[in-house]
Amino acid sequence: MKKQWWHDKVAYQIYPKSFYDSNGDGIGDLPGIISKLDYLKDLGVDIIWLSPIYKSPLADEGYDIADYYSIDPRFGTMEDMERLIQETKKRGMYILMDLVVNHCSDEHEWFQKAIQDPDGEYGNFFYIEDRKNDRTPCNWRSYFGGPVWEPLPGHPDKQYLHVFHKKQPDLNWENPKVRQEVYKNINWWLDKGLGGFRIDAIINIKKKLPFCNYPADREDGLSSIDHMLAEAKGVGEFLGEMAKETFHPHNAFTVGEVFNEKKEEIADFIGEGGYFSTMFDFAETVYGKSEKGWYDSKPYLTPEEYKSCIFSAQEKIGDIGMISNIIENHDEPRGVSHYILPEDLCDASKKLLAGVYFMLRGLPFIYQGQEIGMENTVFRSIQDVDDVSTLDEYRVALAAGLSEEEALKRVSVFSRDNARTPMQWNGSDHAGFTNGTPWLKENPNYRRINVEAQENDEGSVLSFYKALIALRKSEKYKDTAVYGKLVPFLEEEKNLIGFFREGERRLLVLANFQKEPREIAVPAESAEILLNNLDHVKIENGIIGLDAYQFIVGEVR
Ligand code: TEU
Ligand code: CA
Repeated sequence: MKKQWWHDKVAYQIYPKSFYDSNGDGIGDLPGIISKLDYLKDLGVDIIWLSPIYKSPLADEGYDIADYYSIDPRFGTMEDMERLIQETKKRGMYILMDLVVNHCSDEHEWFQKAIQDPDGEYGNFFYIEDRKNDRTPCNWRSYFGGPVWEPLPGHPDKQYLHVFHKKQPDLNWENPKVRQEVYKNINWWLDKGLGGFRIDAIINIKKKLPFCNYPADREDGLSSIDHMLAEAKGVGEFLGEMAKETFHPHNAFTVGEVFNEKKEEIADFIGEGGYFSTMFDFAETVYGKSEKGWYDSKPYLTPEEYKSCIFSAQEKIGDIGMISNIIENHDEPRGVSHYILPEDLCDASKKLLAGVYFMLRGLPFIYQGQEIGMENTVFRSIQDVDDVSTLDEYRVALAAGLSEEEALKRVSVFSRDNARTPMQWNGSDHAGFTNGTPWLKENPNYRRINVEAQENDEGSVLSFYKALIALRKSEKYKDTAVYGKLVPFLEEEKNLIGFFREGERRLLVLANFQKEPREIAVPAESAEILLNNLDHVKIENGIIGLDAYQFIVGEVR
């Protein structure tokens, strides 16, 4: 694989609204991020992905953009943004913005002009269809529930498409004027010094046309978008054009949020000269999800299920390109609350999970708070919930006959709000996130789990993340950690996640993903322990003893 500047880097996702509030209005902001750059540098972060901070009504927390050329005043000013870019450059770090171009906000001027004249130039920036007797062109279900068609304001005889929230009208990518406007904005931001973009929901930009129905998969008579996406052809034309017009000339780093990629497309997506530099592995993220909704989905993965997901993703990508690995993001529950059974949640198991995903082949992304082992929060009632997706899933659960209590319990384990509670900096009020009232209640465990309580504790989760990053970046092992072939080891051993990383050197990763101890015959003449999530390890006569949730990385010869 051709080496790229970003291959040996570590990335970190900031959800600006919840990261650090510098002016006491309860909303995280750009000056707050700037004040924490040294914390991120000390952690070992190179690339920072900011969730959207453009002008927005925040119907979908900023993923509904009303002006692609401006910063929303809640987060700061364009000067703050330019200062952030400079300050990260000074520290040898890179900033990625979130490119959200499958849709814009209904408050964007393009949509406002389309409302004024649906048959004019801007009408064709969207999918606007005639509407008679409330009939819709297709029965697709929005990701946030309900039909994807909404009457066009002021025009009851017309309707527009929104695969997400009704305040997020889909942009019509079949229209070359839309594509040129998008490319112009990308280049404008790259010329400002961005390192690149995370590319939002991008697989949705190519619809299978003409609009048609798919078999209803729920009582509501609607059909998941996935059925249409499985048949949509030609997204590559748009992505290839975008890359050629913007990313490639700037040598920009791009990470695609791609859920429904077809296996034969992977090389086009992230192979050499591909549309994107990399894309996220979502195999374990989507595992166990039911078409019926969150209420019917698996709240936790077993170690065996997690293992099969990560190994299958590694095998699928192979040497085609460099995948990006996560355990959580702003759309998902906290990883330690999803991949570790509640009764086994402890520092050792949190570090084990960190070690496993970090030592996989690929670029590791850390989501804010993950490095201190932040966990899912507590919802006392549905009134505690902000997330539009969770509110929809709650309604789906009630419609399926669950009680309010059971519905809340079933959907809250998946709620995106779990990842959006304020970053926990210390044990003072509101976790040191704000000296005002936070826009979303902090997790009640912040006095126990926070940066200040961990930063000087060598045995903390935070210190373990620093040790993982240091190992990945060390002169001696980085080539193996970044490019080494991943070879599963004792894959059939239940609750053991073991694999070699074979490059300049040979590393063995062993994770005893269970309470019960176990013994493993060391498959080599010698083993030097490089990383251990516990303060002890037994190695005698070629046998290694692993305690409950023990994780080790060893150099084997
Ligand atoms: O997510 C795309 C997406 O498919 C997921 O949002 C998923 O469908 C959703 O989270 C269900 O809960 C991206 C962003 O990451 C997400 O935050 C936005 O809501 C969405 O696009 C629309 O921009
Ligand atoms: Ca603020």
